[in-house]
Amino acid sequence: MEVKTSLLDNMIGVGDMVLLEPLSEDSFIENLRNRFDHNEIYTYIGSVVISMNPYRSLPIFNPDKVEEYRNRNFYELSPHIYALADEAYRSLRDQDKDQCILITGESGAGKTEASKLVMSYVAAVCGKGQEVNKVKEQLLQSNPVLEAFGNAKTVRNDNSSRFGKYMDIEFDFKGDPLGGVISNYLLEKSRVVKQPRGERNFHVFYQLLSGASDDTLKKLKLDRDFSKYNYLSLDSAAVNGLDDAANFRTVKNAMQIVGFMEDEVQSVLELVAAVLKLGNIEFKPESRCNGTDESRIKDKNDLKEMCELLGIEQSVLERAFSYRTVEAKLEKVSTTLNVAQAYYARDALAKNLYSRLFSWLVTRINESIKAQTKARHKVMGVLDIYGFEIFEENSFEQFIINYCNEKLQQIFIELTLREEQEEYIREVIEHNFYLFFYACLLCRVQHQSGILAMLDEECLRPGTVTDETFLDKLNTICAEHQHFESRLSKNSKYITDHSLPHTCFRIQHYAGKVLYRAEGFVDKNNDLLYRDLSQAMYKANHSLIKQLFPEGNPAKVNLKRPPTAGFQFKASVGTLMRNLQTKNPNYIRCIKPNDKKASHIFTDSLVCHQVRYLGLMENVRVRRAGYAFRQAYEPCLERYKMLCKRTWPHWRKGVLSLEGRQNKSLLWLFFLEERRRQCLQNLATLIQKIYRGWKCRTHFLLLKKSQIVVSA
Ligand code: AOV
Ligand code: MG
Repeated sequence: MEVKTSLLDNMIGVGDMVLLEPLSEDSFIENLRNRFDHNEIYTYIGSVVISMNPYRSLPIFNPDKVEEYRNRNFYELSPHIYALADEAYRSLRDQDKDQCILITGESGAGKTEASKLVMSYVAAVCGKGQEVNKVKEQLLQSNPVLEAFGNAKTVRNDNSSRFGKYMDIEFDFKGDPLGGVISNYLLEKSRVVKQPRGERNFHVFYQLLSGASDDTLKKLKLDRDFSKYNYLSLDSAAVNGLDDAANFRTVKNAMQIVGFMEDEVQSVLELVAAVLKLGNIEFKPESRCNGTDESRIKDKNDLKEMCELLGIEQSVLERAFSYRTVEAKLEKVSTTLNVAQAYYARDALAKNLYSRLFSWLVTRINESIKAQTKARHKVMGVLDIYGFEIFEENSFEQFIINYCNEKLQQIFIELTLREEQEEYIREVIEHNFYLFFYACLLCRVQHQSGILAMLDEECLRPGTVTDETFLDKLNTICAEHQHFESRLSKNSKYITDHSLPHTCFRIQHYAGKVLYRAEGFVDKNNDLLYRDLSQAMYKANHSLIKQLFPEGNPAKVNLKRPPTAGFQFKASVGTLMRNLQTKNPNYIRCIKPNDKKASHIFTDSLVCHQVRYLGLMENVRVRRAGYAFRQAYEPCLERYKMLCKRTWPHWRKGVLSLEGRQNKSLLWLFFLEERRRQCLQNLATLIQKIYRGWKCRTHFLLLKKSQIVVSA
């Protein structure tokens, strides 16, 4: 029988790196470049998809392409993200395996776009009907809403995700979507009050000011002019190619589709407006007779308007910006705030307001998109997090983002490389593997979570805790380790470098060295909001804001410290990793071709760096050394038993034996699948003949039993 694979024929370069000859880093990069130059942005390493960011729209994502890839074998057509999506979807539907799509790569490499392509593909090929279409629409429209509130322009990416997102899409046994659940990971809330040079605040602020009607802005007491707001940076308000006004309409429409009520949308916009107003509240010092300075609000107009928007009594909030109450057991002590403390309180409130609003949005979306049935369902998880980042100045946020990326890289190594090796050992198959670097990677991740633990210890320690004391602690512990390790081996993981700036520490990440400035670590990890402020928010006559600050309820005073930001993040990433490990992983490794956000430019050194740290060469070598396709015995027997007289139609315990030799070539896989397809087709024709007139019921039973969609 003739089986086709386009990986070898009619192809620019080589479609699967496993088939690349000779294999070297140079030939690998050259192959990527050659394909990129010919608009072939996807290349495989076995079942892993490498995706190059084209930085322009290519005519390869449309309904015709979807049809082309639908129900086709992975290697049959030229590499495409649709092939991976199709494979994952069919494996979920037909083999009952929960899937996860893991998309990795540095900031701007194309992860978010890839996740949307996967989702839209799956939406296009799964089920039809009014109910199902509504579910699909809601799942897809959750994207623009979350992007408006959680993405921003950075120097690396004009639409950079500033939060991590994991979405489980749930399907019934037929493969029709039932709903979904979104989890979000630590929004970079510091951006609300301050943005690095050349970057913007979250999109929604600009969208609202540019796109809302005059009437809406009037109701929200806002001015269209960005420059009127302290929290919006001036030098980078307009972004090429971003139409804020049009996007505002898209987002409002999306909120409606997802199921937000009109008054909910209004409440959300009021909160966004309140954050802008809050940023304009300024303070001045007023001397007191005891020689100290107390803070006073300069001009109360913004405070007044903010309070009107949120239904807060002005005097309550004004007091919360002037005094701080510390409660300990039975005592309450009030101290006045100086100007710096007042600004700190203001910014802390803005960050909390915004990030809690964001979490509320996720919860609200989840309410709308959750599956309406409790029946057992299959799950496809799509993970799109913020990519690895190195900026000129790196702080707590980059540390958190990069920590998360290390974890994902670790999962990749574990699941693709180590698993592979162990599989061969288990199956007692000869192999000739290359040394993996997972061992050192594990150390590095432990080491980093060690830094978070150290930071937590420091934050919880009684006495004066500052970024300097945290850095001292880090130094001391690293020096101890260094001393200890130097006795064991020459290569210590800890290096003393006196040339580092005074307040910095450096980590050698898998993707590069990053210098972190310790300034702000303690504060951001503590993430404290003065209780007077949460109580003021709780008193608001505004149902949304009240919900967001439950700890402000005086009846529920809790003297226990809330968990730190780092602790919560570490715990949620841990849960995520355990969840991912229970699913069948599908990898998309995104690569950024240049640093200029430009199309048609392929910078060898930049690509090479990514190829190295993503471990792609090791990935190819392992794939080449091994068998490209594998299947556990039972499911294989189940799937192909119909092809062999000994196992079909009368079941006899036995071995599935087919003519032909065991062959590790991909063609063998196509051969089996093709035979099976023909077999099913013959079966369907036969059933049609026999049961003509029985119609739906028969068809349904057949579907359920074989889990194969046969159009009868
Ligand atoms: P990221 O998710 O990996 O970065 P994005 O998916 O946001 O990166 O991609 C960055 C930009 O590259 C997009 O806004 C598009 O302009 C362009 N782009 C990416 N993929 C494609 C594609 N397939 N076709 C056309 N243009 C594309 V970050 O969220 O910063 O880590 O945090
Ligand atoms: Mg992104």
